[in-house]
Amino acid sequence: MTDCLFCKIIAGDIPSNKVYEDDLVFAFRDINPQAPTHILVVPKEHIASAADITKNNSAVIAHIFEVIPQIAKSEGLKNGFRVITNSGPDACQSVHHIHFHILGGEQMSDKMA
Ligand code: DGP
Repeated sequence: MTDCLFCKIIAGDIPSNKVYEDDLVFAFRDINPQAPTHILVVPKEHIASAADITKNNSAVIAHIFEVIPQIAKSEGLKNGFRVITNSGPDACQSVHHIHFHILGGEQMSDKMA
């Protein structure tokens, strides 16, 4: 999508601090980190949100969940990490290209909302 921020980051039209890339997935550091380690993992294919996952595009989501532990390991998140995806206005999704936040590097709250 031409007007999608994360599509522009994936294409290299907007700079990012990349931590991982393969044929299907791109991962980069969040511009506004909420934890010592805060990485966004996105499919290269434009999927707007978790509400838009279907049997036709879910393979890349499964792949993302294979990549996430690799990234967590390479980031040294030995003591754990949190994975979050915000979907829609109630969840405060601000970029409408599905992304999975990896948060770690500190003890987090036991509350998720
Ligand atoms: P969400 O609220 O779940 O839609 O999260 C969007 C995240 O995207 C938010 O944590 C900040 C991050 N973000 C927004 N714009 C940019 C950008 O231009 N570069 C990077 N690296 N991250 C961005």
